[in-house]
Amino acid sequence: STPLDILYQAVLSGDKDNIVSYINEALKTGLSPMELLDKALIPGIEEVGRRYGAGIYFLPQLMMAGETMTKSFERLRPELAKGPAKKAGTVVLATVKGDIHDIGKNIVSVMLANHGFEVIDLGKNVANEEILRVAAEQKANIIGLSALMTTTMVHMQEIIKLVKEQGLNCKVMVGGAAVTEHYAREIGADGYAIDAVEAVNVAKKLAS
Ligand code: B1M
Repeated sequence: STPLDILYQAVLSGDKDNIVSYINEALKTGLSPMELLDKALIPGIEEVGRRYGAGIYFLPQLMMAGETMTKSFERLRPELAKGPAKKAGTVVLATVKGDIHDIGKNIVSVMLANHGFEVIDLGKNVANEEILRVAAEQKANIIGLSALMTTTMVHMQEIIKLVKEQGLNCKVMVGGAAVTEHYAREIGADGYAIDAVEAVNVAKKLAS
């Protein structure tokens, strides 16, 4: 099997002990870090989600796969981070309150930083007030919000409302598996992106 197949399978089986050496092998063949993410690791974790949703996988498998993804990303992060050329703007980024899914948010974070944005990454499970406070303090151009669950994405709407109420001069961009373009429009977000590459394009538009 190909290096990409091996990585895909390793995510499915939650092989967190071997994933880093598989990644090292894959990188040696000349595959780029982004290719590993887009063609093996992300499809793998999406399949895990599908199996979990279908009752084929249970919580322990979901957790093992999540840890395997996090380890992969930690290994790839320095390869992805190349150092910004110029300041494209400041983004305050967070996974919303009640939501601890941060794999996708971390990918978005490194991609934005890679394209010249100063990213203030507040992490996961971040309270609305904290996001607003930091955005105001840092005079952020953009608040970037990630949500993976239908139960947590509601905080995005609350934050957009608070931005307006407080008169913050700041655009709000949203994403994460639970969020659709339609939902983003409905809650009055300034931007939506389906993946990390698109997130960079949208952020550039919003900051200009
Ligand atoms: Co959970 N989980 N999980 N989980 N998990 C989902 C989200 C779920 C869809 C699985 C399912 O049922 N099929 C489901 C939510 C159902 C729903 O609400 N619709 C779910 C559930 C139910 C849960 C728990 C409640 C399970 C439980 O405990 N019973 C629990 C919740 C904990 C909590 O948050 N309070 C839970 C826990 C976990 C783990 C901790 C085990 C682990 C997360 C580990 C971690 O993140 N450190 C985990 C995982 C891994 C998943 C799935 C399988 C994969 C998520 C992921 O990392 N995807 C997920 C299934 C799925 O999403 N289909 C699932 C890969 C990642 C690269 O994609 O994050 O979408 P994503 O990011 C993309 C884009 O969306 C976009 O760019 C990224 C790169 O392309 N993007 C943005 C993301 N943020 C953006 C922001 C932007 C722009 C673009 O602008 C600012």
